Amino acid sequence: MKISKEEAAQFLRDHERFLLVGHIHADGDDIGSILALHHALVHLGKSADMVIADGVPERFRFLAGTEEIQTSIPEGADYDALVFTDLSNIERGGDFAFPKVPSLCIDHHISNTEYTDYLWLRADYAATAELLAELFLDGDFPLDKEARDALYMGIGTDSGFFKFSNTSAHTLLMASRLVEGGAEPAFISNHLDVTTKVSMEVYRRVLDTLHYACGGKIGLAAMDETSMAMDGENSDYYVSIPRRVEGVEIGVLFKADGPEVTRLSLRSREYANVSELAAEFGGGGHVRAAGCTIRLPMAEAEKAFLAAAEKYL
Ligand SMILES: [Mn+2]
Repeated sequence: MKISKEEAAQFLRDHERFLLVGHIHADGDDIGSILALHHALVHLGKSADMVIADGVPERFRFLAGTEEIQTSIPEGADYDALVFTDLSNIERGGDFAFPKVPSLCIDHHISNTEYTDYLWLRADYAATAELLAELFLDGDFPLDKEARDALYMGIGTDSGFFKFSNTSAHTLLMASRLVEGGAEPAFISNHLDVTTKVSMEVYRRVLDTLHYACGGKIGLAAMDETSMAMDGENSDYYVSIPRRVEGVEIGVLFKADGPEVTRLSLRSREYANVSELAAEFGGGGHVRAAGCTIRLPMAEAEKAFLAAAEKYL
């Protein structure tokens, strides 16, 4: 059932022992959202365990609280509420038997499958952290510097630090109010901007694969199994390579998930609906950023993708 911000706030106030669930291949928005929710609930005297099935990518571990995020649901714990942040479908939460307690999802994916008892969805917001910032700030929830930094990172990463088309006046307003209360943009950016030597090497490897289709309107690049082993957890970073080339409307990054399965990250610039394109392969996401999995080796996955993609141009 879809609910309002006020009802979502009431859900958080009405329960005491939370399990907070983020998604696999966690991004900055998911990490920022789950951390901020954890900080806010703990400040209200509640307990809030956090779980992300495949853990926290190294680049986000500078944030306070990430060390408390677990990769499995603690055994014997007694929860009275379940909250999913930034998850469009429950499969993204991992292969868990979730406790049978009232559940809330806070999300901004238009493809959300409404798998929880309650859903507060704003598909017009750039980030789940943008929803949470509004909920906390308007609802007078306690918001310390750590929570504000976490939310600022979530909004920043999902909006390309206020460059993507999902950046609205509201996105900027939420960022502004977070900074007004203590979030530190330079602290976040300085940590996220640092590139490892391994990442530079993978960048070179991905650049080597860059090629074009459909008269240059589709830019394609790939991370083979070696690249994925080197820096697969930061694959989001490399999808910007095909997308940023002049004339490219759809940028796609093919990621080897073993020899037989290929995962795709899709981005578009002005008009192509990559959420619908991803849905053709059972995936989803946003109009300008989406993903899917094709159960084929990479070369065949590319053919299948191109056959479907052309009509979106
Ligand atoms: Mn998000």
